[in-house]
Amino acid sequence: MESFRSMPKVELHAHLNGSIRNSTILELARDLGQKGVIDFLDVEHVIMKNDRSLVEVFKLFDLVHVITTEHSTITRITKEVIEDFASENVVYLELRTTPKKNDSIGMSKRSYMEAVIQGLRAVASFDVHFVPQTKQVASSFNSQFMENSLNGSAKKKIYVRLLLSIDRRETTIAALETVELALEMRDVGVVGVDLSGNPTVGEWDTFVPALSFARQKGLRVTLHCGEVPNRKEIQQMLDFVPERIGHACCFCEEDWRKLKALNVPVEICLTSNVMTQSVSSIDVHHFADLYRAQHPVALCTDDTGVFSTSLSQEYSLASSTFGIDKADIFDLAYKAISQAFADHKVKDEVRKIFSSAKGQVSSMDRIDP
Ligand code: 6MZ
Repeated sequence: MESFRSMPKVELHAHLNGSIRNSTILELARDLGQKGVIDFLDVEHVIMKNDRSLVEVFKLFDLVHVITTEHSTITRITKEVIEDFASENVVYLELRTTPKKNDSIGMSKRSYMEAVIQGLRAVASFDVHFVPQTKQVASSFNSQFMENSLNGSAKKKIYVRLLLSIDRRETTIAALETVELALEMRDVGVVGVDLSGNPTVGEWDTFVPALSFARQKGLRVTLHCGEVPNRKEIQQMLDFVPERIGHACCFCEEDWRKLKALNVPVEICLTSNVMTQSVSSIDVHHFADLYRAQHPVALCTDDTGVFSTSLSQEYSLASSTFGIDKADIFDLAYKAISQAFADHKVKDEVRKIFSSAKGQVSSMDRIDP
């Protein structure tokens, strides 16, 4: 486990509100309990439960969203999530979150995202690089937030890029609003959009206008695809040819053929898929076939908090389950850099970090076949 912790890693599929520390969720819930907003005893067991079905996961997210309503809380959890990934040597993180609007507390999708950006700035123990250096000061977001990204170079560096998620409960108009916001925030590291949320809710057609608009404007698109069996939607999503997809659990032969022909990279979330029973057990996970076929894949966490995992743990799990030695896990992470949505300059920088760490993974780590 220690060698997976110390190797540089690339995280491409992590949801902000799914990656909150358990201790933080409990503290916030206890606080809201004392204020009479929620009944702490009612929610404690929901938070602490370890094995969750997909349905229970989305009930938990509804609860988490009640607990994390405040702007200051969004800032705090963003800071902590970045610190957690950086301390386990994730050197490139694409963090996704769903901008939320809540009129009763004066929250707009924009102010929600401002709170996220404040969280990136608040990290003091690592050098968080999130503003593309090539961009001129062009927006209020940029001029406000440029400073932190350019200093602190002596600290360990983590490159962070953001994806704005569209929740499958949203309308076409709401989805378009999120894309507009993503476009406005390109100067502060937003590189793309994601479609996520309860896979049994919503219709693909609702989101096509927003996703097509995003693409037309140069944002990259990743889709949660095939978390539940839905032949028609899987085909429609693949026909859209997103830059990446997440999960791909419930594919049939024809879907695999199409995916492989299109060479669309897959964000693999082993623990999440097994816990939510989207895959019946780890040893039959489709990662094995995709890996053997040399299809582009990236090992990811999905929700470190909800599934009590970390990226080091996912690397270790892939290694022990599928007999992949540490040097090959290192190569897998290295290859994931090319699937990142950041620009070439950032990818080159991340590759340099990998190159200087390569000696760490010695030939001793190779397992004879
Ligand atoms: C689909 C998921 C997910 O956006 O509030 N989310 N959507 N499948 C999954 N696999 C289990 N895990 C997380 O983070 C939480 C939101 O991310 C999406 C859901 O929409 C969830 O509400 P944010 O930061």
